[in-house]
Amino acid sequence: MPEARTLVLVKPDAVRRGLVGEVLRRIEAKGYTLVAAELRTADPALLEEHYAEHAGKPFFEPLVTFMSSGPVLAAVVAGERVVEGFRSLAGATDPTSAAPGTIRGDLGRDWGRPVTENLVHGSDSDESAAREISLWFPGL
Ligand code: RTP
Ligand code: MG
Repeated sequence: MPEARTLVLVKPDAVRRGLVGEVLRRIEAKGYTLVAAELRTADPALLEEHYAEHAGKPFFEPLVTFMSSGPVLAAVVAGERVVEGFRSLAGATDPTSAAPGTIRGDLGRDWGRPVTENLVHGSDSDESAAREISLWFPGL
């Protein structure tokens, strides 16, 4: 079986705070491999596709606005069980209650803004990873 892959996004809040290196350091320290990485400001259309499962929810539009508010670092990361492993590194969605030791738990907090700014995204299944990688890195 080919090695597992996941799509990681270092979100605009983390890029603005200068945390790209810290996030990549944790991924590499865990033993995962960086396959591709690109800093770019995503079009709302790409983000609407990326977050299609959340279309219609109250946080959908603010989420797309936040995610297109500045550059993200989009990366493909590889390794055995990396989908589960990166979700574990990232921690729970709400950074206030995410466990210390995780990216969100150590580096994130609530800023009182409408969308949960939580520093990183990681695909939630192998199927989502394949779909998201083909969206962000066509041909990879
Ligand atoms: P992600 O997809 O970004 O890795 O995060 P996740 O699986 O932990 O969270 P998910 O439920 O997929 O939600 C996607 C992103 O939407 C924002 N969100 N805001 N205000 C809210 O109630 C709310 N809920 C979700 C967060 O940025 C979350 O990561
Ligand atoms: Mg999700």
